[in-house]
Amino acid sequence: MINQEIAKIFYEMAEFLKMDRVDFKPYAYEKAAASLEGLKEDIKEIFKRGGEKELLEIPGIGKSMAEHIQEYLKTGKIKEHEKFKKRMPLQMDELMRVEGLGPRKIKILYQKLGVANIKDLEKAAKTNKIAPLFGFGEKTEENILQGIEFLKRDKGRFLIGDILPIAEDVLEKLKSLKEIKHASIAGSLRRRKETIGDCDILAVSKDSAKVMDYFTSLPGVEKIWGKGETKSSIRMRAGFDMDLRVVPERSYGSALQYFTGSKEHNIVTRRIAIEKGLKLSEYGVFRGSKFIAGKTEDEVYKAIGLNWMPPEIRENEGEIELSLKGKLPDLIDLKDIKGDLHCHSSWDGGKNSIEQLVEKAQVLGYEYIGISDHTKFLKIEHGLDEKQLLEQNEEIKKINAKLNKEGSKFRVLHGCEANIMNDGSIDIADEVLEKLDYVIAGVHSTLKMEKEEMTKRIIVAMRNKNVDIISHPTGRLVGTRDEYQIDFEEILRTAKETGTILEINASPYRLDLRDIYIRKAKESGVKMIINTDAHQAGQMDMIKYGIFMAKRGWAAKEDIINSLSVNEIQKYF
Ligand code: DGT
Ligand code: CA
Ligand code: CA
Repeated sequence: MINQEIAKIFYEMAEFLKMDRVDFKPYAYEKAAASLEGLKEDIKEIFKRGGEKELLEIPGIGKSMAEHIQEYLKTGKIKEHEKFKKRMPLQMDELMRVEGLGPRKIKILYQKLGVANIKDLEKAAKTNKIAPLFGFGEKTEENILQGIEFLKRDKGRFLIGDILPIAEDVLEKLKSLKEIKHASIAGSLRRRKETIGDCDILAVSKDSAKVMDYFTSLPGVEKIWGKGETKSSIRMRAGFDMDLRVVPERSYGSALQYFTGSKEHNIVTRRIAIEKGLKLSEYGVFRGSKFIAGKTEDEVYKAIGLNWMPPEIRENEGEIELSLKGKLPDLIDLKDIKGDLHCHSSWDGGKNSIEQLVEKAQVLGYEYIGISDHTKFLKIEHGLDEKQLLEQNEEIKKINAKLNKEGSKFRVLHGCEANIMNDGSIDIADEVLEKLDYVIAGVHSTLKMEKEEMTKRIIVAMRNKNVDIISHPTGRLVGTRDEYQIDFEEILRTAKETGTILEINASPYRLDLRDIYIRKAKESGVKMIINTDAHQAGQMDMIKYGIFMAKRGWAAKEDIINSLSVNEIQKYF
């Protein structure tokens, strides 16, 4: 989608401006980019309908941003951005993905060593050219190499949060064609994996030629790898590939089953078919040459003696055995979520006021929201101190009183996201923590610690009787930063013992806890909560990515604490 393309340029502009130590302006670009990403409608359509006037009504879009957008719509470029790129022809998004590198360091590396991409960076680090630079040092050089290693392992994969909106947009466009009878996303994207290699789409159509013409000429197509009757492949400008397969109607279910995967799941389903004297393929279920099922996934699974399974759990991790026994778990669903307890307000520099966040929570159909701003140790995040937390508490009381007076049952809970210091203590005094409805604690500093020390640090925090939730418990960033060294089994034991809730952070950049840890937590009887960690109201929509991860970890409603009503959850705290 064009919105994403412009957002990407705006983010890059922000980095270029930060390189030049320009104040404020970078944040205007970031704000505009975030706003574009959150838009449901194509910016081109908005402009077509209402011109510049309507662009200006989009939050975060001022006069100069609106001009940039128009320029891009007209020319496919933004001159100011081109100028920056000419002055510093480097692979910004690539370099920015290396953990620990920011725009200022990237600028120095380019100016002093001519580093323009990851390959240059690796060479410079391996030949020890980086350590002697002012402000770098050996530790930084080592971290850069580690960051590069990490990226290599995940090479060519994309975050689900970057791919899904584009894929869903394409799917909707396909579905609107009268030539298309059915269409669905398949592959890892349908299984809601955190990273996606390529996007697979299936469709049923009587006029495949027309569908393929349409698909290969979609806006956003950069390259056509191949175009045929039954399959076409394209590269999107966003950098990833998309395959479209047109399949016969009677095989739609079996093709969907096959192309959803995973490969490991398919190997077992095919074997089960063989054991029953059947053959399962993307074309259907056959006895000899006789076609016996294939139109829907449900009938395909039934034909081989299995029950339909949610795509999220099709990883051959025990789901097939349970399906055979008819004992598949009931998974958590978006509709079960009654509130989001990790939201940052303008008090700590978030984009929206508490009232705006409340409004968004109401739009999402929640019964409650929890405000959990950063606390004082995190100076760059404008963390609140004790006095400010108490002031905020008064403000939230007033908002609740107002809601009550208006006859609304909606409630605002007051929490905070406090910092777990190196020794496990919390950066806010206990007598203030006690006054809040709940306390989230998270590790935000000194991420590189010995395993034993880090485990102890988190355990000490969990034993603090005021701490209810541990945010992003493993500290990983999808595709860019490893989790910190912890003994997860021991964390689980302490969580169970103290009743501490572990967060499933729904941000597509974090998705922390991840699926395998969610499964372990569930099996240990540890409660979890799905939160968005939103720093602006629009990000509260990201809750769905947390749900996907929770499903992949087999979590049921009873495992997820924010499926409780406001009274129940307060009782739990
Ligand atoms: P990705 O794209 O790397 O994120 O992962 P997938 O799962 O989307 O994999 P992809 O795109 O290579 O293939 C889509 C599905 O097609 C895959 O999930 C299962 C099925 N498939 C592909 N290759 C094989 C295979 O060699 N054997 C079996 N049984 N299934 C396969
Ligand atoms: Ca795929
Ligand atoms: Ca594929």
